[in-house]
Amino acid sequence: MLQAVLWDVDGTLAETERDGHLVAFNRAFAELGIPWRWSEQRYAALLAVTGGRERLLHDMQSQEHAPAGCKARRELAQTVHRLKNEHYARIIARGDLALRPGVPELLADCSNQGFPMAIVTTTSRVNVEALLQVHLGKKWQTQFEAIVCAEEAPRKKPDPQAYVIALDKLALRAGDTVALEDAPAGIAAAQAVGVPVISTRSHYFTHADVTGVLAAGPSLGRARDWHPCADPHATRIGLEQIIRWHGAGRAPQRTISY
Ligand code: XBP
Repeated sequence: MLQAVLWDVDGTLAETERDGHLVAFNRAFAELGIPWRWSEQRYAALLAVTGGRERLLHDMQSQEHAPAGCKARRELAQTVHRLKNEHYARIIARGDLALRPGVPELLADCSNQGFPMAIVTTTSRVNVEALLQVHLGKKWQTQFEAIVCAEEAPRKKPDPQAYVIALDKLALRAGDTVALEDAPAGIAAAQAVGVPVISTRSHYFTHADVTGVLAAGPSLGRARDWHPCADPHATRIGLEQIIRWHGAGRAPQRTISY
């Protein structure tokens, strides 16, 4: 029986990659006088690497003017990443990064019904804090039974570490939870430990492989175009629909221990 909803952050709660991190990375490059700019297309490819610092280090392998040594590259990645996070927080504080349609309503469904929720992300805690404080208020943390970020789970998705820690904190079996994820890395992380997934496709992952998910659709904000179909009378994907899909899904065949 479903006992908790586990939320991914980037791409699931908001279009943070396109409207937040990408913009902030480019502002950080400009501020530091670094001649690199990431296009949307380049960033789409870079999203195969999870983690802001990891993404930067990966990109440096093919960047002209990247420092030669490993240590210098790590230091530069650290500097850019810190500045990127500052720009990211400013974008959110200015109100330029809304939650995705249907997200506030589903969060409210769960809160109003006392239905446990958790944040399961491998993004940095400051970025989660910046986003949720603006949208849910200063006491946002009280809405979640568990919050797992990159600091607790340094092995980034698709490594399942963040899910392992969240299940442990919640003291729940994987099959009694559901993950809301948008990207293949997040879906793989959840599925690796037997957590069923509902995929809300985001900008960069509209056509991504979502094999094995309970349901996939374009947005929690509308009930059309979901597979399997949502309640035809519904206008959005609410907690009842999530419970229905979870109940109809086959119990996970395996639970892997990490
Ligand atoms: C999302 C990520 C992150 C963000 C950037 O992880 O891959 O790397 O793009 O965040 P998740 P940081 O799907 O677990 O939310 O700069 O804080 O790494």
